[in-house]
Amino acid sequence: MATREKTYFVADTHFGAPPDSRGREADFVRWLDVIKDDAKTLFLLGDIFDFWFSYKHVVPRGFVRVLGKLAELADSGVEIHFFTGNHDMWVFDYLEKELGINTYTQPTEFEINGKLLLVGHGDGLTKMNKSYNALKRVFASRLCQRAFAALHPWVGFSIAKKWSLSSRQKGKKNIKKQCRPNEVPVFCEAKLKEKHYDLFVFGHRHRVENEDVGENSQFFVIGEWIENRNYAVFCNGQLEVRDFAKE
Ligand SMILES: [Mn+2]
Repeated sequence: MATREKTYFVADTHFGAPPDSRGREADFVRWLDVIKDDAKTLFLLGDIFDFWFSYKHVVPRGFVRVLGKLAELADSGVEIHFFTGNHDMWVFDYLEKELGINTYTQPTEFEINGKLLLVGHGDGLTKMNKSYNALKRVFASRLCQRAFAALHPWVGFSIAKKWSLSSRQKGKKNIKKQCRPNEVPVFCEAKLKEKHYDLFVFGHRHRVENEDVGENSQFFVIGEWIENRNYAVFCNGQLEVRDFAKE
């Protein structure tokens, strides 16, 4: 068995969303099988599920193989960190309680191999998009969550699926979104004024980006798992974004 020294990152698998979620889940499980022997740490950087709500007594159907394989990795000693994305912010403590996966809702720092990393999903990082941030605050509120929990899941999940579909269609049509100013470098530069970070790692933008910010600092946006099979690996102080479909 190889030594466990590598740190892996993956984001935006959007399990449950068309097209062919089952195929993406199968690829993801195969990927976890490949990395499980040399992975020390696995970061799931949000929007892993296209929608999730953790009810008190019932669990949403789907993703069984993914959850099973994550359980296998967690049980075998891989340290797993899950960041909620805008699609799966209602995971709450489900993964923590069931699988022992640490769950975060905000960008969080980690020291890995002597480097300081700031890691997160990557949405709502700055005050640049006020309407998005306002909507996010509503969804993060206890009141909104309690109201959703009180709906029958059949109703709740019907609403959520329609919402997710319409936001995806808007995203496809809205080319402007692609030209919208990128919050990531703005956020990184502000953070670097407080403290030095060697690397910033985010998902959310569904593309691969890598730029220098400040002195001796870089940010990475690690792509997605719908059209590509992007992931990132951190080893010997270097982060590299790869595509599992091309391996
Ligand atoms: Mn997202």
